[in-house]
Amino acid sequence: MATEKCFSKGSAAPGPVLSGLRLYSMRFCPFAERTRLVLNFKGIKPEIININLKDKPEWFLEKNPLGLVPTLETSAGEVICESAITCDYLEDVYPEKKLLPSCALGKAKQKMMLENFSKIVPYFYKIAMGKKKGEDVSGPEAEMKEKFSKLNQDLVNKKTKFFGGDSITMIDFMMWPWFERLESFGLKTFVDGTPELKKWTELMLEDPAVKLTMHSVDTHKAFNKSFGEGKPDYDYGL
Ligand SMILES: N[C@@H](CCC(=O)N[C@@H](CS)C(=O)NCC(=O)O)C(=O)O
Repeated sequence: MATEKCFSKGSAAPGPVLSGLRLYSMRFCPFAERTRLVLNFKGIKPEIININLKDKPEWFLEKNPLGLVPTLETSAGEVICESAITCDYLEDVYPEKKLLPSCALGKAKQKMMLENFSKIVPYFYKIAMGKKKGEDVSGPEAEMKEKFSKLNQDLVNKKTKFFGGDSITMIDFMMWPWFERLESFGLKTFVDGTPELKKWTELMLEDPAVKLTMHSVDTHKAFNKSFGEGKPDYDYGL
């Protein structure tokens, strides 16, 4: 693809997938970032087509009627969606650089951590959006602090740098996109009382795949502002 600019309704459908793999994405979507992190970690360079999620191309809805990114498409025309499923698929198809343990118990532990984190994700939005609207968010804030403290304790108990051991595994990439956005969401102080979790965010920032994939705080802030005004600038910075 010559352009990263997003494709909207009325745009011409891209041809068949010639490069082996295509990712339908949106540059600021934290779920699609999970897939991009795994791709970058594994050194896979698919064709990337960014989608205007406010004005989706008809051909994208034909491929994935749910209209969600991330969506992968193979050269056989098979479509895979849901961020965690796309990442597991990539792990199976490109096993050279592993992100998941090979034993069943290790895999189950990763899934349990992901299930737990999925319940934390809504709090990031509830608090950030509630604050913006001037709502009282003290309740969700207290709950989020409690959840962060449990994540911190998990690292303390395991005595490891990352959630799956002393090197990055899948769960770290599944969680990272929301921590990358902490500051742009006005939630940076939430890791002040959780030193191990804070250290984890610092270590994540040093990871080459994270560096390659992430946006700066200012870029996130600019996108969030456009999103909050109801006119998401999917092409911000291009
Ligand atoms: N559960 C999905 C959530 C993906 C998701 O919500 N993606 C958003 C962008 S961040 C999307 O595609 N929104 C379009 C829509 O809701 O119509 C996953 O894990 O992939």
